[in-house]
Amino acid sequence: MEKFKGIFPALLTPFDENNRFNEKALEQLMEMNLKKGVRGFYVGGSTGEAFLLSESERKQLYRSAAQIANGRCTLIAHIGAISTDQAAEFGRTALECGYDAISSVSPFYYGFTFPEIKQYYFDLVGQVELPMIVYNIPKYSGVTLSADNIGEFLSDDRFIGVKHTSNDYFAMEQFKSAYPDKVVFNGFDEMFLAGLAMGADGGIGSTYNFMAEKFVKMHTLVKEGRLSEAQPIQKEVNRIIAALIKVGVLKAEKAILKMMGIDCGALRKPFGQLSKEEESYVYETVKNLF
Ligand code: NGF
Repeated sequence: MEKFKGIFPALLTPFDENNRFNEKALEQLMEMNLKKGVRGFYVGGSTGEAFLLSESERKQLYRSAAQIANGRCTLIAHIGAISTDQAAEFGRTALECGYDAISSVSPFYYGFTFPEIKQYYFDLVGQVELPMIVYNIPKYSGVTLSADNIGEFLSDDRFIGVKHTSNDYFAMEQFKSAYPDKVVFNGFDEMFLAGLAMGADGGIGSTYNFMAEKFVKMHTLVKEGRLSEAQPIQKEVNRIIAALIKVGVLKAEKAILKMMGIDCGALRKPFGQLSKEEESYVYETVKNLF
């Protein structure tokens, strides 16, 4: 499980000026983060605009990230879709590309029952021979997986962990204590230290794209029992995240990377873009990172 413990940027998907997938920028983004000591990448998640990509674009993204990584780090493919068959198809691509694990949000929109959601995940692990990391993100999926629900997955060997983008840290402590050998990823970057305190083994986050070094440092300090030294870093990170939340997190992240020399283009519509004023506000907030 060691290869899953640490810092995993939830990769942004870069686009070029014609709104096409930009492999070169993806390479720049991954190389910059590898130099900062990340353990691996979460490819094609919420941050990667998974649900705004066509099927062929998503497959290309999995392939490109695997080629760029070239065995240097751990790769997790987010394969989530509303349809089981489509998610399984993405899972087969991840397997062909040599990914270390697959992950999925719960199927959403139709208000599926928990037995239906459970069947979705078990169908996927039945069809794709890769370990599964369940992705609990109630804010976006509208589905809240309780500690008991999560236990129904973690009791099966094919489920190796959970990515918990939820501020229910009581639940996190409960499923981590019940399954200490499974891997738990903290999802909210602004609560990273809280997650580590409640048992997370690391994190998957969007703001890691441009400030992974801060999370690598906090993770190391906490492992060494130096929590009080990590707290000022979390405060600094939260000052930045508070500004991002005001203007739109993903828009701001792409703008910051452009300021850092990695042009990831715009978000896919219907996302809009930052105004000039918002861009200046973001620049003033993060300029000491450059
Ligand atoms: O975007 C959200 C939803 N959460 C992300 C992250 O959990 C998403 C988080 O980093 C992710 O990992 C993925 O792309 O699949 C936030 O952007 C960050 O904490 C700022 O709020 O809330």
